[in-house]
Amino acid sequence: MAKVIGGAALPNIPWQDKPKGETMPVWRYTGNPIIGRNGNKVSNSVFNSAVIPFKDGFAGVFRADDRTGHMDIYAGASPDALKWTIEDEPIVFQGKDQEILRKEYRYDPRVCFMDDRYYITWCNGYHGPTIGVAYTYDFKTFTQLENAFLPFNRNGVLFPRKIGGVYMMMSRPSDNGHTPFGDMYVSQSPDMEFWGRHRYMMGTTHGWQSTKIGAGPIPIETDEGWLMIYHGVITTCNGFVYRTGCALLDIDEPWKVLHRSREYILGPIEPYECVGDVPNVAFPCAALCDAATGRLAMYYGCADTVTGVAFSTVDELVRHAKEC
Ligand code: BMA
Repeated sequence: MAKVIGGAALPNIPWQDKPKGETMPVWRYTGNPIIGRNGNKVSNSVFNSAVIPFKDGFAGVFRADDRTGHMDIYAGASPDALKWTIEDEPIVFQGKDQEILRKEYRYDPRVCFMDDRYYITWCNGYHGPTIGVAYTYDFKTFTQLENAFLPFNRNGVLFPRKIGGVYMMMSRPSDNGHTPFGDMYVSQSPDMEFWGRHRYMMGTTHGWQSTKIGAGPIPIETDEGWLMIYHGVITTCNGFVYRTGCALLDIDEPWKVLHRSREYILGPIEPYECVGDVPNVAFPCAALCDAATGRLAMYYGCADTVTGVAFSTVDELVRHAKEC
């Protein structure tokens, strides 16, 4: 049995047992989607969002595209991680530099608890997409830091502790459009402001992960390596299809890939994943983990329209990364 290292027990994690006869390593919550198009008063769609345990319940940062077509991120709260209340106003950041606070667009947030605070990374418009970084203690007041990288970049995902004395973040350099390529890198920072020592981590391969790949949830530390869930994209005659896989990374040098799934673990199959504003997208941005049992609840955007939850266990995904 693969073991979670360093994580906390989360007895109130949403959970349903694996259905009898299920052959996939990941199974969907039967109440999906948990958040519909109308997640708040202004939304056209709520998807690609991040949740995390907070106090007695859960907090989240949600991507909502509003009905003007603007992409932004909104704070939310939930007692059970299934029924969410999402603010009607986007997050307002405070910070030192007006140049950085100036807003173009924001999407695809990730939330990572580290040290004493909750860090948020997202795809931040700054003359093209790059990685925005901020922190909060309470999901009410948010402080924005410098963008981590130059444009163009997406899918900036932090590791949940310093490694070798520095912060580490995965990212996927891209272009200003619907990027038809993309490999993953790991960058290092002593202070969450200056990022360097960029290392190539992994690239596209075959089939479902042949066009581009990008990190999803915050990686989970296990005794077999960092368990990293990522999305992979194939270009078909009808456009991109987004599926999900998993990999195991070296604990001390996480750009070294120990194992990587050849078969996807989750893909657009259900109607709400196949039909929506962007058909055929299953895009995970967060995973709750109960360190005591290894249970996982993954949060993923469905067809760029609604939000779903899917379950697995750390042991099952470690095995999949190694064997499938
Ligand atoms: C990517 C991002 C994601 C989105 C996906 C599919 O480039 O914009 O937010 O889910 O495309 O449209």
